[in-house]
Amino acid sequence: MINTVTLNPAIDKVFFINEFKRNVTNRIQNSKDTLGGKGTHVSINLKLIGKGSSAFGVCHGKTGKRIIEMLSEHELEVHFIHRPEGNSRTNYVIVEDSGDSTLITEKGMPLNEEDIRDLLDVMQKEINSKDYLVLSGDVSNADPHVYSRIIGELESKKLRIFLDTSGQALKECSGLTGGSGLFLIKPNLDELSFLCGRKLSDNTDDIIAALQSLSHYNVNTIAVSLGKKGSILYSEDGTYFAEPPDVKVINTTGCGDCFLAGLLYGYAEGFSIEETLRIATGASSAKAESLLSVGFDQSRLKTLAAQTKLQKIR
Ligand code: TA6
Repeated sequence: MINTVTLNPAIDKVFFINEFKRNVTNRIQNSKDTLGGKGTHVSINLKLIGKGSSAFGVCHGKTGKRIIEMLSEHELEVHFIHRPEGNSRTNYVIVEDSGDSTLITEKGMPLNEEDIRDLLDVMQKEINSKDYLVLSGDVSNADPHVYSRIIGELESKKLRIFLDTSGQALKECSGLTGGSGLFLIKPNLDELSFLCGRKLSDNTDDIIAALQSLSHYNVNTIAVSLGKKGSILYSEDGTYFAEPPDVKVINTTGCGDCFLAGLLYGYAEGFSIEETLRIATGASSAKAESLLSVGFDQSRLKTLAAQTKLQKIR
């Protein structure tokens, strides 16, 4: 079973604007509310690719109730803890005709010790050993060590952990020495630069040298997302470059969550790395073609996966 965790879930308010300009009035053409927060997105996209999952998290107030309702529409096992006080955050996605999209996020409700303890108790009960666990998204509303704490408390379950976060949390979890380490991290170029301690360019040789310098970390696979240029997957079994097909980009917000969902699908199904990367890249390309920050046209997945160009670098 695949389990996702979203500690700072949201409703995404997606605004469609011809062209966003600073210091003037921007008239919205259209707007739509959708579910936000990275773990929830992984669960929904995974379902569209073809696999169910359990979604864990903590949410608050009326917005939190709405988050649970929206999640429940997708045939997922929803194990969110709901607190009546406050409100979960609203994030704002500005989508322009050019396909550029800008994300503005709220801080979200702070999580206290009781919230984390209750969440961990549910996770201990519901998650089986050898399951997949996806820790994804912002944790600035919680103890900065919360991800490494979750990993530590569930260590005896020998989970395959996929981590998609940034900053100190990414560094700390990648450096954990107990257990079998992380199965996969998915940094973008800025996050990889932070891990390596130097500013990286998107030159493939530079990125590979940077990845080789991270061998002291306890991480099995590193999938570096390079936006529309594609991705590099680095593991003991080889290093691959995946170049996405040309698509008409409508909204790039959420492509990373879709890519991660595709990777999870491929690994959970026991596919080859090549096939896994094709599905992940096809799904994120299909997402870029769609209006909202989560979900995509399922009928595009096969075509775009087949059109993905793969190169084994080493
Ligand atoms: O990746 C897109 C997205 O999931 C948006 O829906 C938005 O709510 C945001 O990411 C949340 O990211 P964060 O890093 O703040 O948890």
